[in-house]
Amino acid sequence: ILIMSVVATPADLPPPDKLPSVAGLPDVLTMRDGTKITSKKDWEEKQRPELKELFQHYMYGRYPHLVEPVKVVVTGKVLFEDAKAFDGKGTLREVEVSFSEASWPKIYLLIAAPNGSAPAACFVGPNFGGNHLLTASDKVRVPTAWVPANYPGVEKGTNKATAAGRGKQADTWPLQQIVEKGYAVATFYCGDIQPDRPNVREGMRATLPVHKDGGPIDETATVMWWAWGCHRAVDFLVTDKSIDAKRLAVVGHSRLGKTALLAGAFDDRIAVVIPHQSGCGGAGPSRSKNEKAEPVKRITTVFPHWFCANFTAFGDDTTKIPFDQHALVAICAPRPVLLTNAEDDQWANPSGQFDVLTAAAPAYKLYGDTKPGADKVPEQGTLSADRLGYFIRAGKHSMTPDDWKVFMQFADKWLK
Ligand code: GTR
Repeated sequence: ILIMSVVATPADLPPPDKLPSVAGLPDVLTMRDGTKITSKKDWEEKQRPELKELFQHYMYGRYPHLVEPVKVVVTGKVLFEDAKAFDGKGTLREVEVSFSEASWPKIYLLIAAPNGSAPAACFVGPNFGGNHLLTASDKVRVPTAWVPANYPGVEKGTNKATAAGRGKQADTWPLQQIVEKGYAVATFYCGDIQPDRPNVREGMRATLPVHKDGGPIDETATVMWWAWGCHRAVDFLVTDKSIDAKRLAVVGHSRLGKTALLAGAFDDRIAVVIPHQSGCGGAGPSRSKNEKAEPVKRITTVFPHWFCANFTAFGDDTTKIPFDQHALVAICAPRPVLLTNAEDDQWANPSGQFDVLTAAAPAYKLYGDTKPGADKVPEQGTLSADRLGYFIRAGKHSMTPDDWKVFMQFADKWLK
């Protein structure tokens, strides 16, 4: 693959405080200079690239390694393969994905695929604490990178994962359930790409030049690194014979749901996008009307590394953000996007996410879908499987086997 520059940082992007205020979600078909987009062609050639540029500059930081084109060769090495996993119904493998750029960390992809001749549709996404948490199999690698202290089996005081965590979060990515439905699933520990902590030059961040006075205001931030990691996982998956390269769905929960949406928006090889309870910085609007939802000010204070420095500057006035999160959904058009939520998880802003879907619809209509999403929030527990899909269940912030049933119901419609 050649990772190369599509658009350089335009010199004319003003600092956050010099941008005009826009009260509601900005019209997704109006460009910065006021041009109205009315065709698919202009959307793809003008507004979509402009929005991608704005999201990089003001929110997630630059898509990695765009400035200096880098030719990257991705190599997959199978670490183990169990062809009789899941009661003989599937194959479980772990693949070490490495890059020709020797300084880059490796990704360890845990892949579960149904046994059979046809290449399967595949869910792909990052996980929070390591592949070993998702299965009791003792062949799965325990991460050696920094892991958050509060995950099962993490050694006290050292942030080191241990084998004691094996299988302890198997419910979050229920491999067997997915394989039994005929889908493949591939996941990796997000921290192998970029550990989830600020102020340390480790993971992929260590590959950027060091600046004495902090990095550039749009330096690649953690959510962007994770999304980039999803893309590198996709680089491998599209070469894997057990997987159908045309039927990939990206999934992630919460901060990794923010990641899933960004990954889907920035990579057209991903056919379906499922950000689960992604909230602020994901599918939740920055201009929020929901008082219980996480505000930009809070997220950029508590997690300063997730977004670039420019985004922090909008904390006191989100009306100056020259886009909102519906534009990130719109970039995915015409590909199906499913926003899934839980009633007790108001922090992730379920109602605001529905507004985001509605505001993204004009981009989908350019592709001929006259009714891309539901008119009103569907009943609790009922999937709206439209191209702009939505689901809300009872309960709290978590990713469960029942959520996966919904992801697969959506995939049955769009990937079968
Ligand atoms: C919370 C954060 C949310 C969400 C969540 C998670 O603390 O405020 O934006 O990302 O973490 O990732 O579980």
